[in-house]
Amino acid sequence: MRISSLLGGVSAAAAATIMAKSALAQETVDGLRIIGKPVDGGTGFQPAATELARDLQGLDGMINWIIGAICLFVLALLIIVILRFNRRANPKPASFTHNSPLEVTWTIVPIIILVVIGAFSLPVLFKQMEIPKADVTVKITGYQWYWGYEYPDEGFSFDSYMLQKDQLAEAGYPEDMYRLATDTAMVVPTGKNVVIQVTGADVIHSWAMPAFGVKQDAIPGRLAEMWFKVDKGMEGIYFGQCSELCGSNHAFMPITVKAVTPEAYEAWLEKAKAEYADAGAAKPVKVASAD
Ligand SMILES: [Cu+2]
Repeated sequence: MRISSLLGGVSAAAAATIMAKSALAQETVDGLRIIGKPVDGGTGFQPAATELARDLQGLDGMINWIIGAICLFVLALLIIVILRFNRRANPKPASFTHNSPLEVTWTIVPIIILVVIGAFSLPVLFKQMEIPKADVTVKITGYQWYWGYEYPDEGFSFDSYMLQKDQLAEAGYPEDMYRLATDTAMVVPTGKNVVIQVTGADVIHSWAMPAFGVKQDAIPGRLAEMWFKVDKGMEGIYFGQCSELCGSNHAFMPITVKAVTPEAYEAWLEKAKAEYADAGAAKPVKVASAD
C-alpha cells in the first residue's frame, strides 16, 4: 500500500519533470530556444553545447565512477576491520608493523589510478588551452557591475546590463530569467571557432558559460584567452553569471549569449554595426604629432 503510493508519487513527479522539460523546450525568445539555464532542484550539468563541455562532462562522469569505487572499497575494508578485528572477535592482536608487498601495492595502485585520470584529463585541458584560428573574436571586459563586449574585427562594442524584473516581459523573457537575462546579448555563430579575450576594468570578475564548458577570470591588466565552438543545431539562448566575487552587485551582472546560424549572425552583424558604431570603443586613437 505504502510502496504503491510512493511509486505513484514518484511517477507523478517524473511526469511533472517531463512536462516541465517539454515546457522548457518550447520556451523561446525571438525564435531562439532557451537552452543554457539553471533548473530548479537541478544537480547535474546544463546541456552541453560545445565539444569542450561534452569532454569535461564525460571526464566528470568517469572520475565520479572512480571515486565511487574507491569509496566503496574503503568502506568495505572499514566494515571488515570493525567486524573481524574488534576486541571481542580478536582478543589477541597481531604485533607486526610492516608488510612490504602490501605497502608497495598501496603505493603503486594509487599511482596507476592517478596516471589513468591524468591520461584522460590532460587532453581535455589542452584542448581548452590550445586556441584555434578564430572565425570570430570577441573581447569581453568585466566592469563593476556589467559586461562589455567588443567585436574588434567589426569595429563595434556594446555593454550588457541585467534586465530588471519589470523589463523582462518587454524584452520577451519569462519571469524566471530574472538575474540571468541582459538588455543586450553577446551573439555568436554556431559551427565557428569563437575566440574570447577576457580582461577586467576594475577588479577581478569571471566570465562563465556552463553550457559551453568555459570559465575565465577577468583580471585587470591581463588579457586571457579562451575559445569555444557551439555545435550546429544548438542555436539558442545561453545564460551564465559572473563567477568571481567582485563587489556588492556581483549577483547582478549576468551573461546572455545568443548562438545563431552563421546567416543570422551575418544579419545581426550588419544591424549591430549600424546600432553600436557610434558607441565604438574600437575607434582609432589620434596621437598628436610634432609637426
Ligand atoms: Cu562578480
